[in-house]
Amino acid sequence: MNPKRPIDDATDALIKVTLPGHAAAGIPGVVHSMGPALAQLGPRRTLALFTSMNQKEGFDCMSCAWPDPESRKTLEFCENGAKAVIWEATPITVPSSFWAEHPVDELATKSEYWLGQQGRLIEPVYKAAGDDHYRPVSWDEAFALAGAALRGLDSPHQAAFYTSGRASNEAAFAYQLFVRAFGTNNLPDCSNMCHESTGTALSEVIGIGKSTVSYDDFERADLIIVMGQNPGTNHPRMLTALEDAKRAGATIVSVNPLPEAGLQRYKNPQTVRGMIGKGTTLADQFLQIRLGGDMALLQALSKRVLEAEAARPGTVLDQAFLAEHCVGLDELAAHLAQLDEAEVLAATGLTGAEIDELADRYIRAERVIITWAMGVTQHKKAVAGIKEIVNLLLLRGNIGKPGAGASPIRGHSNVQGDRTMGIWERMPDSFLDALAREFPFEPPREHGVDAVQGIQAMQRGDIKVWVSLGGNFVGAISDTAAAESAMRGTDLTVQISTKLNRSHAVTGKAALILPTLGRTEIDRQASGVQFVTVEDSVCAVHASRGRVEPVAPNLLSEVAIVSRLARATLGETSGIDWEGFESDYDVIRDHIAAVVPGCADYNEKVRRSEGFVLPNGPRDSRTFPTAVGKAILTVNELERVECPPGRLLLQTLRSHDQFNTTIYSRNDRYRGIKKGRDVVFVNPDDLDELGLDDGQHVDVFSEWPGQPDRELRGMRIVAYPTARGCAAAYFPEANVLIPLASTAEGSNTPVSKAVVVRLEPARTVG
Ligand SMILES: Nc1nc2c(c(=O)[nH]1)N[C@H]1C(S)=C(S)[C@@H](COP(=O)(O)OP(=O)(O)OC[C@H]3O[C@@H](n4cnc5c(=O)[nH]c(N)nc54)[C@H](O)[C@@H]3O)O[C@H]1N2
Ligand SMILES: Nc1nc2c(c(=O)[nH]1)N[C@H]1C(S)=C(S)[C@@H](COP(=O)(O)OP(=O)(O)OC[C@H]3O[C@@H](n4cnc5c(=O)[nH]c(N)nc54)[C@H](O)[C@@H]3O)O[C@H]1N2
Ligand SMILES: [Mo]
Repeated sequence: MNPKRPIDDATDALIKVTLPGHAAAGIPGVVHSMGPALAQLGPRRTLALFTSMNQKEGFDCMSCAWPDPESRKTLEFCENGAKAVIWEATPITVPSSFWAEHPVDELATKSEYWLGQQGRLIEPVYKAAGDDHYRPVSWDEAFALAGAALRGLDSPHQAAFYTSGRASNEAAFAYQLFVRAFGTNNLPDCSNMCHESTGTALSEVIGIGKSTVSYDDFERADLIIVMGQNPGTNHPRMLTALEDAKRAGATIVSVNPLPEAGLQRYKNPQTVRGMIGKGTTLADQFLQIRLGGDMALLQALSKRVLEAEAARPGTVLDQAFLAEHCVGLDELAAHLAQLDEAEVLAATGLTGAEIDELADRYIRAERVIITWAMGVTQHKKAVAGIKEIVNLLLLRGNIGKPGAGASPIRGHSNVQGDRTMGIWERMPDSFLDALAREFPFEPPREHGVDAVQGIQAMQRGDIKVWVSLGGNFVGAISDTAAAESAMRGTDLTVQISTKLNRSHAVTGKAALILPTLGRTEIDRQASGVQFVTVEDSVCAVHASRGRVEPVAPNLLSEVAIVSRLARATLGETSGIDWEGFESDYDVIRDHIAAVVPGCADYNEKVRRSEGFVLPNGPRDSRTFPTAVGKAILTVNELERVECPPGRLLLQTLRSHDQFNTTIYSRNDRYRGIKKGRDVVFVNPDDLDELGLDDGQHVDVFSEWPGQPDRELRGMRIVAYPTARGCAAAYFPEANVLIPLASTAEGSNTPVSKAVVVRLEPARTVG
C-alpha cells in the first residue's frame, strides 16, 4: 500500500557497518559529512558564520534549543550546529531553469537528500492545478494567488497554517495574528509531533508547560537523569554542560534502550578527542530500558522513595514542601503501594537491582534534574509518563530549588518561543482576550486542528488550503502514505521555505513555494537592518542577528512574507499595520509586549546583551498556577506496551547526520553506519530467536487492528545492542510504518517510538 520509496545515487547496496563509535565530535566530523558544502562556502562567508554563531551580537544556532551559557567561548557551537549552518548558508541556489527541467512528479521520486542538495530557493514559484511544473512568478503574483485562494474559501476553518519551530518570535507572532484575524485557530505545529506531551502534562501538574531549570542549575545538580534523549547527536553542547556538572561532582544516569555516544562508551576503545572534547563516558549508570518502559520505572522509583520514608520517617520526603506546595500525596502513596513489581520488570526489561540502585542515588541526592526528549514524549502513555517524572521530583522537593528541576529539552531552536507567541491550536482565552484588546478584531475561540487532526480533516475534505511557515510537514508526520494522499487532495499548498523538501513535491492541486531568508542572513528592511528574537529550552529570550549577505537579492524575510500574505488576504483595511510590521520589527515587538505574558518592555529587554528570562512560577517562587494553585501529584494507571510473540517494538530516531527530515549525509558515525539509511537495528539475541541474521535484508511490516499492514521494504538488519525485544530505524523513512491513529493520550502526538513490527526476509533485496 505504500508508494515506492525514492532511491538515491548512493544505493543501499553500499551500506557499511562498523563498530559503533562514541562521541568524538568536532571539526573533523563536520569536514567529513559536509566537506564539499564547506568548500563552496568560501573563506569570507565561513569566517563570518563561525565567529558569530551563538555569540551575543550574532545569530542563534538553529540546530536545537539547547541554551547558551552566560559566559560564551569564542567558538560556542557543536559539530551538528556547524552542519545546520553550512546547509543553510550554502551559496548554491536553485536556478530558474530547474523548474522547467524537473516536473513535480519527478521531484516526488527524489530523496530528501537529493532535494536538499539542490541549494537554496531564491524565487517564488507556482504550480497551477493540472500543471506538472512549477514556474517562477513575481512576489505580487504569488501573494495575489494565495490571498485569492484563502478569500475564496467558504469558511476560514477550511485553511490550516502549520509552523515549524525555526520561525522567529516576530514571524510567529505576526503569523498567528494573521491566522486569527483571518478567522481560525487552525495553527498546527511541529510541537504537536514533538514535545506536545510535555506541554500537556506539565501544564496540568505544575501550571506551566516549560522547563523549571536555568542553565546554571546543571552545574549545581547532584544527580542528572537523562531519559529518552540522545544529546551527543541532537543537543551536543549539552554534553559540555553534563561534563561540567560531572566535574563539579554530579552523577549522571542515562535511561535509554540504546547506549548512545557521549553517554556510554561501547566496546570501541577509541580515544579521539574532538573540538568539544568528548572522549569520555559521562553516565555513571545506564539503564537499558525497554521502549515505553519509563512510566513503570518512574513509578517503581517513587514507590521505593515512599518505602524509604516509611522505614525512616521524616528523613526522605520533603515534607515541608509537600505540605505547603503540593496536593495528592496520599492518593499517590496508596496507588503505588499496589504497584506490581513483576509488571514493572516486564515493562522495563530492567532488574530490580538496577532500579534499587537508581532509587538509592535519587534518595541520596539533594538536587536532582531530570531531562527528557522524544524517547519519553512520543509514546501512547507519554503524558502520564511525564506526570510520573514530576511525581518523583516533587516527593523530594526537586522543583523550584537551585540545581533541581524538570527539564524537557526542546528540539527546534525556537519551538518554545513560537508557542509563547501564540502558535497553538488551543491558546487559552487569556491570550485571545489580550489579542482582542490590542487589535481591532475578535479572535475565534473554537479550537483548531493539530498536526494529526489536520491530516484527518484533509482526508474528510474539510481542509482545502494548507500553508506552512517552514518545515516539511508530509515528510515529518506519521503514516506517510495516508498523509501524502490527503495532502494531494487539497486545492492549494503554500510552503514558506529555505530549501526544497518532500513537501514541495507532494502538494495540493495547486502549489506555491515562497523562498525566505535564513537565520544566518542579514535582514534589511525600510527602517534598516533588523534582528529577531528566540527563546531556548530554559525560557531565555534573546536577539538573533543574521551575519552573512542573503544568498540572493529577491528573498523576503519570514516577517515580510507573513505581512504581505496578510495584506493580500485580509485587504488593506484590517486595521493592523502590516506594512509597519515589515519595515520595523520593533512595531511587532511592541505588540508582543502588550499581548504576551512576561514580555513587558520587550523591545528594551531583548536589546540587553544577555536578553532576559521569562518568568516561571515553579522555578522562581514555587508558585504553581494549576487548577488548584498547587503542584499536583497524580495517579496514573500503568499500562505496558504490548508486543505479541514474534514481533518487535520499533522506535524511529535520528542519525548523527540529519536534522529531522534534512539529511546531511547517509552516515551515522556514532552507530557505525556508513553510506545508507535503510537499516533496522535489532538485538542479536532477538535475531537468533527470530531466525534472522545481521546483514540480511528484511521487509518490515507494522500491524494495526483492522487495517492492512504498513510496510517498509528492503531494510538491512544491523545487529546492535538495543534493549531486548526492541528495534530502531531512521525517521523519516520509517514514518510509513506509524499509523495516523496511533497517538499519545492527551497530546495526540504520533507514537513514533513504539511501533509493533514484524520482520520478514526481503522479497527483493534493495
Ligand atoms: N543534529 C540534530 N539535532 C537535533 C535534531 C536533529 O534531527 N538533528 N532534531 C531536533 C528536534 S526537533 C528534536 S525534538 C530533538 C530530538 O532529540 P532526541 O529526543 O534525542 O531525538 P531522537 O533521535 O528521536 O532520540 C530519541 C532518544 O530516545 C531514546 N528512546 C526511544 N524510546 C525510548 C523510550 O521508550 N524510553 C527511553 N528512556 N528512551 C527512549 C532513543 O534510543 C534515543 O536515544 O533534537 C533536536 N536537535
Ligand atoms: N517518525 C518520526 N517522526 C517524527 C519524529 C520522530 O522522532 N520520528 N520527530 C518529530 C519532531 S520532534 C519534529 S520537531 C518534526 C519536525 O517537523 P518539521 O519541523 O516540519 O520538519 P523539518 O525537517 O525540521 O523541516 C525542514 C525544512 O524546513 C525548512 N527550513 C529550514 N530553515 C528554515 C527557515 O529558517 N525558515 C523557513 N521558513 N523554513 C526553513 C527547509 O525547507 C527544510 O527542508 O518531525 C516529527 N516527526
Ligand atoms: Mo522536535
